[in-house]
Amino acid sequence: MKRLAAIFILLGFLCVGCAEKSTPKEVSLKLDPSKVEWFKDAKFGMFMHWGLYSILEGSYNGHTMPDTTFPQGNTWYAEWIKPRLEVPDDYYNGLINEFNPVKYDPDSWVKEAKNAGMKYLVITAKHHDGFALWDSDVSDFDIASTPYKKDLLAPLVAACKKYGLKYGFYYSHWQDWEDPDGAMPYWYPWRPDEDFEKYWQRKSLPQVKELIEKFDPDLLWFDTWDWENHITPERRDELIRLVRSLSDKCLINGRICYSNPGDNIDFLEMHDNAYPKEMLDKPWQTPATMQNSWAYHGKDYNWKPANRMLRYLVNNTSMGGNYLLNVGPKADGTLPAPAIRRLREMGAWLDVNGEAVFGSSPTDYKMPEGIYTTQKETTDGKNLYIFLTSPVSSVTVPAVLSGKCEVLETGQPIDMSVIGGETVITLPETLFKDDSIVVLRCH
Ligand code: FHN
Repeated sequence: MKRLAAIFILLGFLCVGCAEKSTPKEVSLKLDPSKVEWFKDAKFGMFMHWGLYSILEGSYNGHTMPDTTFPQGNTWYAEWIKPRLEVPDDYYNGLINEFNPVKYDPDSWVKEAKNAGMKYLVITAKHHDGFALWDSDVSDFDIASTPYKKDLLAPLVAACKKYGLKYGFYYSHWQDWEDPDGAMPYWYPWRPDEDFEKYWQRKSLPQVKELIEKFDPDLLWFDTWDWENHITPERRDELIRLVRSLSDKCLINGRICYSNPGDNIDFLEMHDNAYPKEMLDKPWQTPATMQNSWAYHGKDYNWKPANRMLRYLVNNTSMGGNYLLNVGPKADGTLPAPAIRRLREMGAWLDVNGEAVFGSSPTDYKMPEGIYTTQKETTDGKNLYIFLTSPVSSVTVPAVLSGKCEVLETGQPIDMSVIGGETVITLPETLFKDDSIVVLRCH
């Protein structure tokens, strides 16, 4: 009897031990690959840089970026104005008392994105300056402390859901110029790792948790770009583990750890405005500016033509990548008129040519410079799409196409003939009367 009791007691102890061990749920760092499919099909998204820096529009105290009279002033990036034009902390952080975007209308933003053909939207929930666009429980350097007071993210999320766009947040997990322990630009004294750890545990991880719990994003856009930064593989994995433990759908970009993204991120992030010339082995995207700056810069007149941006989109699509095109809203909440015009021009082109872009996949045909291809199965069968970005009299496809070929926009029939194992497509001059990209659909 005593022996039986002893066995029960022992089993009891073992059980307690087991329960304790199994309490912390083991989380897989890898997301189910099927959750990345929407991203691969999406091709085109809107990036938005918006925050306190938007008030300054790239100028401070009579100086406008880029300004080489400052040692670090040679950049157009208006969201960098604080360290670049040496704006004092008190002045910059005091902008919190001025940020009042009374004309903010997220419905109209998302409608513009949707009409442009964009399938997802990513906004700076917190950029390097440390300011949060939502009412954060973790920091008072947030929208709730501005005259506007109201959370900016929830209505944007609601608008994205209404118009069927996926949505994500840019979160500066490494640089934070307001937090006493956050990372600073490279020309400042290096933040000791034990100090950075305090910021990491006190603000960075808890705010990411908040973003997921409050808004359930489809993706998180983290940002490191220097080889040297505080995001070690251990911190990278700690952050990935946190995201995975809270969401089974949220995608994570490669810039979570620029020097070593590892195998558990969901897509690669190219350098700013960088367009690869070859296929990559993971889904990817290019973050791109419409002006030189990301944040709205009132004196940056370098607006890219819509047609050039469509070429970037087509280049990326033909290589299995996405194009995340940025718009920097003004501080009052309105979108700059030049951005709206370009979005509408791109949307008009995609309206008639989007079949060749959305949901398409790359081919392995090597084509001459300026000619791109994609393919897609439709009710007509398997289509090959050929994008002509400048006038040419013929195109040779290294395959036998036995069906018909036509201009996607107009249905104009186009001659093709099979010679040997190739197909030669002959193009009339009249096709290139304006400088927009001509798309052929052939099979
Ligand atoms: O420093 C940032 C910059 O302000 C902007 O957010 C871009 C977007 O890709 N990322 C960093 C630089 O690459």
